[in-house]
Amino acid sequence: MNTQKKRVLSGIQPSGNLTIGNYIGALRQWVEEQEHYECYFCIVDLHAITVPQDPTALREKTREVAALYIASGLDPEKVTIFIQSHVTAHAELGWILTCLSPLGWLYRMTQFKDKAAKQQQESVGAGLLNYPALMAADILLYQAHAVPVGDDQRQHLEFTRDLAQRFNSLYGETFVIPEVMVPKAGARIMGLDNPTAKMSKSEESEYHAVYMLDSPAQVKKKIMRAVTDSLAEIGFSDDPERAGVNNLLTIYQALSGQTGDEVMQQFAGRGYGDLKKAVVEQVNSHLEPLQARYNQLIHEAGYLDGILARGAEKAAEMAEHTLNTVKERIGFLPNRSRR
Ligand code: AQP
Repeated sequence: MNTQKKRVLSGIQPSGNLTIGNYIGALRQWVEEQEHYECYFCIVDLHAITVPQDPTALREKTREVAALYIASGLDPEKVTIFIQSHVTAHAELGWILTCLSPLGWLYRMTQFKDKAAKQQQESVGAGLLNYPALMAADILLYQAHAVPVGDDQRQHLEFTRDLAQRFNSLYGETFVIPEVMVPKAGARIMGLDNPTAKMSKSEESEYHAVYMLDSPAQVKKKIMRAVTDSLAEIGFSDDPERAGVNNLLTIYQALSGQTGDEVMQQFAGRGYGDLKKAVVEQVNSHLEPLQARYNQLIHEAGYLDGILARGAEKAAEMAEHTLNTVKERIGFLPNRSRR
C-alpha cells in the first residue's frame, strides 16, 4: 500500500492586513489539510512586490502573516512554513517559466487586468503581468498535487496546469499537474461596502473588509454597516441586487460550519439586523482566541525566526531538487563551483 501523503502548497501575500476573506478562503482550509497532506505554506513576498510596497511595512507584514498562520492553527511541527524569497529556487524557476509563458495567456488574467487598471498604464510593473509564472513556479517546485485557494485564484491555477503540461510535453514528464482545491462555502467573500467586488486586503476604504486583527468593536461596526438591500428577505441568491445579504449568509455559513439549509432555517422570518448580529458573533468567536495567540507570538521573534529558518531549509531542499532537474532538461550545464 502506498502510504505516502499527497502534497499541498499555498501562500498569502504580505501586502496588507489579512482579511476574513483570506481566513475563510485559504487559512481555514489549510488548518484542516495539515492533518491529511504533506503541507508547504509560504509567505509570498516576491508576489507582494508586483505592486509598490513600503520596505518597512513589508518587513512588518511578512512577520505578521507568519504569526497569523500559526495563530490560525497551523502547527509548525506538522507543516513547513517559510518565506518565499528565502528559497531562491522560486525566482529562478519563475524566470524559466516566464520564458515559456505566452503573452496571450498572461494578458488574459483577470487579476492582472484589475490590478493594472488601478495604476497609470506606463507605471505597471512587468512583474504584475508575469505573476502567474512565478505562482506556477511556487507550486511546481514542490510537485504539489493540490493547491488550496479561494475562488479568485482558479484562473492562475489553470494557467499553472497549462504551463506544466506545456513543459512536460516539450522536455519530458517533469511536473505533477496540480488540482485546485476551493472551499465549499466561502470561496469568495465579498466587500462589505461593495458586495459585488471581492473582499481584498489592499482595498483601502474603511468599511470594505474585516481584518483578522480587528477588535471586536471594529468587527461589529463594520458588519452592522454592511450594504444589504431593501427587500428585507433573508436568502442565498446570485442576484447582484442581493449580493450583500448573500455575502453575510455565506460568511455565517462558512464560520458556523452549518449547511445552507440549516442557515436558512435559522434565519427564516428574521430581519437583517438579527443576521448582522449573528455574523458579528460568529466572526468574533473565531477571531478572539486567534488574536490572543497572535499577541503572544508576535513578541516571540526568536521563535518565529526559528520556524521560518527551519521551513526555508526544508523547502529549499525539495525546491532545489526539482530546479536541478528542470535546468538539466532545458539544457543548462551543471554548476561545478562550490557555491
Ligand atoms: N475575498 C476572498 N474570499 C475568499 N478567499 C480569498 N482570498 C483572498 N481574498 C479572498 C484567498 O486568500 C489567499 C491569499 O491571497 P493572496 O494574498 O495571494 O492574494 P489575493 O488573492 O489577491 O488576495 P487579496 O486579499 O485580494 O490580496 P491583495 O489585495 O494584496 O491582492 C488566496 O488563496 C486567495 O484566493
